[in-house]
Amino acid sequence: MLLIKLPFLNKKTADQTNKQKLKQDNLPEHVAIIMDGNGRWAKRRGLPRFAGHKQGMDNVKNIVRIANKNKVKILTLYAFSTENWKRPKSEVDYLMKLPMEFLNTYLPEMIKENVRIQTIGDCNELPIHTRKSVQEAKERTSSNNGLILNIALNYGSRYEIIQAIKDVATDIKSDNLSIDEIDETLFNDYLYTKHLRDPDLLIRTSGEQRLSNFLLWQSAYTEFWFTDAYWPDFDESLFEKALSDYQQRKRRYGGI
Ligand code: V07
Repeated sequence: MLLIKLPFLNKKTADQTNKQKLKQDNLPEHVAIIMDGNGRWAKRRGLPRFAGHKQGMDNVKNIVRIANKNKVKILTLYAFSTENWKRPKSEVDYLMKLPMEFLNTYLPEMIKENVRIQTIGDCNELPIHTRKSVQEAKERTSSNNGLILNIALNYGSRYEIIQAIKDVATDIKSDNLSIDEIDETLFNDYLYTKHLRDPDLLIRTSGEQRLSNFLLWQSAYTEFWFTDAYWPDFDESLFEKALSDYQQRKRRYGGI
């Protein structure tokens, strides 16, 4: 029999793919995102890096709305890593203005959408204006019970683990804990993420395929999804593609 491939007959157009409604089963409850490629997005357009960061900040709002629409319960975003302090001072200064800028612009909307803002990372190292506006946003949304928008600010996974070890050691030394009690569940309680389930899905934009010191302990069984799209271009159709790809995967957690 002669088989002729007619790809246009069974391939969905981009439009059909985008508009297809996601099935409601097997959606990830906790999605974590490494929002990479803001600088490259700007460079492509002949714009300064800060313009990419600003565009990336505006995209955070879009992605929160789409996560909420798809009943994601926790959205963890890697906004600033412990390594990002090594960038030029002018860029660090600009990045540190973004939490305040984001909250000045979007906090009323976040409140209206029942979003609860939380953070992971060491906030004590942040400039006072950044810390204050984030603290205020956390307080003003603390009784919301919709999506948890969990921002990783001055976050590094190895630092988090070392701090946890120090706290465990302190508790042992002060006789509040015995070595026999240490197990994975107990260790979890010493991490920034103690109140959160592990991420089900981790997305990284902009073509890099590494964890870069993000949620090392917590992503032991997480599904990874990568795209070449720069963060400012990561839109509803790409996000929903990530969600529907996740729905197809079989998670085994080391079993069969
Ligand atoms: C930052 C924009 C997104 C791309 C990645 C780097 C730059 C939103 C926030 C933010 C922070 C606190 C908060 C709500 C939103 C943010 C930083 C950088 C440091 F409560 N975007 N964004 N913070 N970028």
